[in-house]
Amino acid sequence: MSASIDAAHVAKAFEETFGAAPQGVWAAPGRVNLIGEHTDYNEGFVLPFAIDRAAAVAIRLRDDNIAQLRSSYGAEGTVSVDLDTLSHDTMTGWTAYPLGVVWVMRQMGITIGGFDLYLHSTVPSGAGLSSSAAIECAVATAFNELESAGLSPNELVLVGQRAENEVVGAPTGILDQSASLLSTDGHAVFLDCRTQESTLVPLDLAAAGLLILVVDTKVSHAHATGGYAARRASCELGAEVLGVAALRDVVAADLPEAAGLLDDETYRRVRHIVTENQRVLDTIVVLDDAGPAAIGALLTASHVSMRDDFEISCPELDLAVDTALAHGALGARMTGGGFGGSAIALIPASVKATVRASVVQAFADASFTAPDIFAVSPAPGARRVR
Ligand code: GAF
Repeated sequence: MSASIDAAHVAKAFEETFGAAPQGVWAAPGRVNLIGEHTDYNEGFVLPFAIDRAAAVAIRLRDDNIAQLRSSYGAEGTVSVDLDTLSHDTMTGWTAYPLGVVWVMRQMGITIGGFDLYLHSTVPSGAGLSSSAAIECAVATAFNELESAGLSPNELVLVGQRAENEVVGAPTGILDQSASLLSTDGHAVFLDCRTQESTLVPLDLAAAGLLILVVDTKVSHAHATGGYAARRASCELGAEVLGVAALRDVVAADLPEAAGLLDDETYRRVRHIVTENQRVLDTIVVLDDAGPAAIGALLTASHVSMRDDFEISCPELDLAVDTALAHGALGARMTGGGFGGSAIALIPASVKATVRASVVQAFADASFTAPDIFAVSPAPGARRVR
């Protein structure tokens, strides 16, 4: 499967499925987060960029109230839903992402009637690269245009987040949808998650002779269950005990006092968020002063904090990070929500083959599933592609 979206191919698949050409094709990318993990729902800072893997939806509006949906990977064929009966029971499986967005937009008073929709995605699912946000953002961008809804990119971010929170049931923040909607080619997005103010930060890895390698560990994760919600609850408890609106309001100088007020586990969760916010801010400064080759230590410190304080790494992610570092990576860290998914390694382009071979060998030696390893660079955000 090619990583880039072939809009003509998606339009053809739509036509073969529904018997007429779509009105358009819209694509939205997955992302890696360069740094700033679990800081988004603590109203802190993140620095993601879009990757050249995307979800694309071809859509044609219908005259009735029926939504017909098909994907290139769903085993269930074409799914048909009466929009007047849309409920949590009828938004299941992969259709929860597109229908969740439609449900939220209708709740906002935007008129969306029946439609045919064909989805194709090149973002691997469960890999921590925002496959779900990519679908949500492609669908939100499409209906924003088709229904002339006039929502701003930041409003579309919140549509996607509500679909994820209220329909899919994952208590996630705004990182993934912001990366998918706000990115432009060659830049990372520095986002203040309290104000939704964002700045595009140039990230020309090639000019610095660098690459970012993604190591998809193939350890699948889901944020609707388990550890993600528990981490969020710990952060909320920490903020409550410390008497702040969000952990964004705690800085390093407050940590000694916080240690005396919090139980050990909550303290370590809080310390991750506080130090991670500072690392994002430091990364911005270092990128500006010295360029991407100089941010490696910050990336690795972020991984150590997630491994030891936030405890969201896993043996496969740690092995990917340690092996990349031992073979020439300047920095490496897990990216995304954790408990599986992907790591990223910032490497000189000259050691790409060595790092790749070493990670593959280390996984084989540990009897782990073979990882998928590929290079990424900052790509454009959500847009109409046909
Ligand atoms: C997942 C979530 F969807 C994001 O909101 C963010 O919290 C991330 O995990 C961790 O930084 O991707």
